[in-house]
Amino acid sequence: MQHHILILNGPNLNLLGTRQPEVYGPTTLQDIENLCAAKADDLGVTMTFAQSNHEGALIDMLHAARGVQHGVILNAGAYTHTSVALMDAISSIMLPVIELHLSNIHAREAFRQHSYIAPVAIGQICGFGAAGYPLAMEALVTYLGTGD
Ligand code: CA2
Repeated sequence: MQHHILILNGPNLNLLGTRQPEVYGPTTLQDIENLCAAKADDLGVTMTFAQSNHEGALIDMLHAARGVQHGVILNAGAYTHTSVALMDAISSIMLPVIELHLSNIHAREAFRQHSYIAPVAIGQICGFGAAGYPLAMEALVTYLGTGD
């Protein structure tokens, strides 16, 4: 069975590579999408890659993933640390979600060290920059198994 994966990116991640490269690296979100597309080919999965700056739009995309996607990789950006609504959306869709961050949120400001996503995610990858995206894809595909 071919797996379908949603890779969802939250607020300000559209600015990647254009500002604060010392924190988030020089890679743009388009570069990351290209990296993920190549990894999807390697893994034999299909991928939908999306970004929104709007909490409700992210929630709508999570709801729409139900029955269409087999799993989700979510970099919720700053909503990670604030959004009970995103947490509830993840709980409601009954899909495996991997929480992803470019930076090591545990080594940053105290407010970034709490995640509303973590308790409802199957796991978390953070601190590896753009390389975390293909790592998360591998982890999700391993979690989903062959389905045979
Ligand atoms: O490390 C991550 O991936 C984060 O999810 C990135 C979020 C941050 O609020 C989270 O705590 C950790 C911020 C993304 C902002 O990206 C920018 C890119 C360029 C310039 C400014 C911000």
